[in-house]
Amino acid sequence: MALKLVVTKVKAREILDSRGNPTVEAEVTVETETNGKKTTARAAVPSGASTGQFEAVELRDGGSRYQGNGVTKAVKNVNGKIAKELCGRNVLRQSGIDTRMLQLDGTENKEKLGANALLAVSLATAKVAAKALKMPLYRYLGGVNTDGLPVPMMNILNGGAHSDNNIDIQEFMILPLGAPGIREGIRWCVEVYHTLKKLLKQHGLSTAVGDEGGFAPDLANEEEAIELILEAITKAGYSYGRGKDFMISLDVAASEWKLKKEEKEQNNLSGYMLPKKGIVYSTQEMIGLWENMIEKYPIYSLEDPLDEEDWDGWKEMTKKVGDRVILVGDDLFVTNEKRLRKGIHMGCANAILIKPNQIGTLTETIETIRLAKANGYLTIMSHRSGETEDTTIADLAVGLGAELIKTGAPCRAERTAKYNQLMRIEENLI
Ligand code: 2PG
Ligand code: MG
Repeated sequence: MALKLVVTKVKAREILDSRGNPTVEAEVTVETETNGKKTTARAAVPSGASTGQFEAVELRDGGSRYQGNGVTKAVKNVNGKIAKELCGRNVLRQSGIDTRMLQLDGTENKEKLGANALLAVSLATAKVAAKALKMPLYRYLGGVNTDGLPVPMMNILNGGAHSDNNIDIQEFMILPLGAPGIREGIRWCVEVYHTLKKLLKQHGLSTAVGDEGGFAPDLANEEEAIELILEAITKAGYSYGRGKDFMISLDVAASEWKLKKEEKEQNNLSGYMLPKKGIVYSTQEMIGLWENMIEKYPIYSLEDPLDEEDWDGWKEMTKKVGDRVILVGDDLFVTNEKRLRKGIHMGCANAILIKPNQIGTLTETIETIRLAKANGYLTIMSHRSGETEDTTIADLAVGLGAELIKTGAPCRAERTAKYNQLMRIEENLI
């Protein structure tokens, strides 16, 4: 007889994320059919600031409570419709549970029940199954294929929508590609992070941090940010470049740079404008800008170097530089199988950022990762700029075999919680 872990209770509540905004947390309780033993696990949903236009809908209440950001409607959907539907079902059938929730929602973008409602339950379902089976979540998800850990991409300098400084590129990350394991890699990054702090102080620059824990000083330009990071790597005693200790990655988040329709019409322009500096670029000029950057600096990857709708620009850029640099689609793909399929077909990007809350269920996240891997795209598991103490993405990265993970600076507990979990997992895998 097949084992059954039957749902007896599904309960959600409104909690706070790291920016002080409400978010959804859900608990799923199961009963082991053979002995009646009860097990409960919970999961919380993160939230973005530079959200892609094509992400699944995060249901917010509107009105004046929490300035419109309350999630009581999403919570109600979990405690009502979803709970009613899932009670009695077997959590070992993750895809069955996710499919049922998708049917219940019935919309393409999950606007009826909210992707935040769906994801909280979907992740809690996997977590409670693993817990009842007395397995770590990464092992439950990855089975015998679980063997590697992702390389961390630590975001140590913040700009864009994640900070109030004058820097337009959103994230400046360091990758300890030469490190022998994740514990060592994290240590290397932390040493560079602290060295960068000292350097900023020496230059009389701010060491206040942005939403993801990276420093957020005002600087002359983006190149100064890169130069400071490279100096910090050297001063901390490490090398950089291909085949060396470190390389760097940028998340441009260029969908935030897209000119608004009115701006385009008024100024007869097409393309992009750096929101903080006000400089205007065409797609061709943007591609040229990135080509120069790749030439000049040890850049491993560029995330969203172009807008989420600039498919032709992405195609051209991938053709031009895709053999030299990893091009990551975040807002471009929004963890959505359909959009990834289009990108594969057109030859856009060669890597995908994976954010479960962009799509709404674990099953869809797994399907997108499968498609990416089958087509040679690298997969990067990612946090959101608004996070919680939930560390599920660390387990997802290992269990689903993501080559890389993006989870902020080694600062702010919602970020370090994920790094700490990765170090625990490494201990168990050795
Ligand atoms: C990104 C993310 C996470 P946000 O753009 O990659 O770093 O930011 O969650 O604000 O979309
Ligand atoms: Mg991004």
